[in-house]
Amino acid sequence: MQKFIKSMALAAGLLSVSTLSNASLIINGSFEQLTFGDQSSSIGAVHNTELQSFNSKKRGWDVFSSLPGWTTISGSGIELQKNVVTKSQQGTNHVELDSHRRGTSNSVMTQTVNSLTIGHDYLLEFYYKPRTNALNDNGINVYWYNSSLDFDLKMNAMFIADSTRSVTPNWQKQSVHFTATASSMDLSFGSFGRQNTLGGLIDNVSLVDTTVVSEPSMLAILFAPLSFLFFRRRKQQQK
Ligand SMILES: [Ca+2]
Ligand SMILES: [Ca+2]
Repeated sequence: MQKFIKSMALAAGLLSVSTLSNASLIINGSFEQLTFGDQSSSIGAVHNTELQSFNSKKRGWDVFSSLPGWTTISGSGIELQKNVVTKSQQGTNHVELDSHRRGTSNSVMTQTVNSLTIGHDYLLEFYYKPRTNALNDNGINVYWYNSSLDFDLKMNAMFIADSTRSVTPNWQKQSVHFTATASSMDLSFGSFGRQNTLGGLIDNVSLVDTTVVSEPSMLAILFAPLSFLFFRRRKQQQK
């Protein structure tokens, strides 16, 4: 019996491991992280703002070629904002991708997601808020592609968020399911529409594997041999 209880405890431990796999796979999805893993810094291209100084600012914005987890692959850069045009959906920072400066202000940021399971279904969620009230001004394309491919603006977006301030006055959750076709995929967000340095805002990006083995079937797999042993033992004791 003691052995059986031990096995139950082990199974419970394995179950909690399977639950943990629901954690988001995105680094810095809420844009609150201001320090790179190697302690290097990033300086804004418009105001020369040191990224870490956002911690002590009440409000501010600047355009960065990279943020922890995210890199610009097209356009002016990633515009980090804190209390400029709106409060963030989560924490105090969010980004805009129709960034300063004028010209190629519509920008694309990307993050490579590693250790994916080919064939698994992943749920991407993020919050979107259009900044202006003009049509064709606040669009955000979402791209999801094998990391071995080079990004190309002609790629088909897998998901599009596009609205105006009057239609969508508040942060709105966007949800889309993707399948991993490689163990390493790139997730990119790109601004589209009128290039006027005002566009769609993004916050609270998360990606979770939704193909985890469901707990009841996991239980069945783990417990079937154990319960067989338990009942066989009881039968033997009854003899
Ligand atoms: Ca945030
Ligand atoms: Ca725009």
